Amino acid sequence: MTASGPASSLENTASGRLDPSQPRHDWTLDEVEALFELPFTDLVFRAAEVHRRWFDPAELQLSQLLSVKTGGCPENCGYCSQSQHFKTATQASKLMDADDVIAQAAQAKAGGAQRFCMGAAWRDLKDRDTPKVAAMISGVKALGLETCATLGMLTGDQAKALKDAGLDYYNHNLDTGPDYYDKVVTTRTYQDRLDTLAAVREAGINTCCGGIVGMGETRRDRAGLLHQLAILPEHPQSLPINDLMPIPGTPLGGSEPVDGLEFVRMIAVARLVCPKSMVRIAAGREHMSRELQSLCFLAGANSVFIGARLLTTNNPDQDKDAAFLSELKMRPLGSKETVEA
Ligand code: SAM
Ligand code: DTB
Ligand code: SF4
Repeated sequence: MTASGPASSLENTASGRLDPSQPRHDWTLDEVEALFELPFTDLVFRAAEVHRRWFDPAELQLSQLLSVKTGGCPENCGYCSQSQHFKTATQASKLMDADDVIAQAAQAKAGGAQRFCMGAAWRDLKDRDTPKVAAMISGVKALGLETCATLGMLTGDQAKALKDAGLDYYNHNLDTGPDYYDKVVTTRTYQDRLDTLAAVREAGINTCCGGIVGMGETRRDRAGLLHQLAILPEHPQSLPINDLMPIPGTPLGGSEPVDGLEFVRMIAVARLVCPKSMVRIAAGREHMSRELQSLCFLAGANSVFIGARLLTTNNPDQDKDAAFLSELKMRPLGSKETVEA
């Protein structure tokens, strides 16, 4: 490539500053979009370099999900099987008992999970449900697992109560860029999401915040999501990138799948703009090849969901998945041993 080629012209812009000693919070949307436009090999190489600066690239953080309250949700998120606005195959059920949740968490731990994430199909947490949720969190924490919950919007007081119960992470996704948001959901605003994230941060809980690709958004919308995450006062400690699981009956059930290489670009740009975050290949691994997932790991992904189920959809078969991660010689975060096949 000549000195005036695309990569070197990027070098002359602020987005050339990819490897600062501290993560940046002053990204512009144009800079983030320019990263997507890099030659693929250059983008992946830069992301891999930054990944190695902050992490051991053979380590993977292993999370497992449980839907503790399924379906009947009043929100109208166009991707979701659990919204009461759409007729889907998902059966609604009541909030699980804390003991049953804790028993499932123990099984997840025995299967290798390090973090256990409890998901509820709520618009917001109701104070009447908080004691039961707090009991789940403290019981899961007592097993020696990291705890995560995703329960919809929270007030500051509720966030503090969850922190007191032992909550390590709260998942609350921005889902897409701000300009595309109202094409996906209209029952809440982008600002509502940012407000809950602020309450979570202020309570001293780690944030888990990312989004979905494959909802008909443009590359600029994808850059818009990552830009929003990059300019938060603290980058999310966990950054999940979901590949849409198309749900029959939802407005987005017939969406065109996003090209695998574009998914890798999304992972790589996430790694570059939030260098210290755990970047997760969240939903969608079930329909990704081993090769595509391996490219994602090379591009900076260092977290996955394990276990046969996500919330209402499938994840890769756990035995085959463990054999795959073992073949790559990936190690659970903080462990010296390869993932057990
Ligand atoms: N009700 C809470 C909320 O919306 O924050 C928590 C549960 S919600 C199911 C958690 C996240 O899962 C959503 O924000 C969305 O990013 C992701 N998600 C839901 N359905 C999905 C789908 N069909 N494909 C990919 N990701 C999905
Ligand atoms: C996240 O970003 N992805 C997870 C978790 N956070 C809660 C949820 C994925 C859900 C996929 C669709 C389903 O299983 O219903
Ligand atoms: Fe409800 Fe969450 Fe599904 Fe939206 S994503 S419909 S808030 S469960």
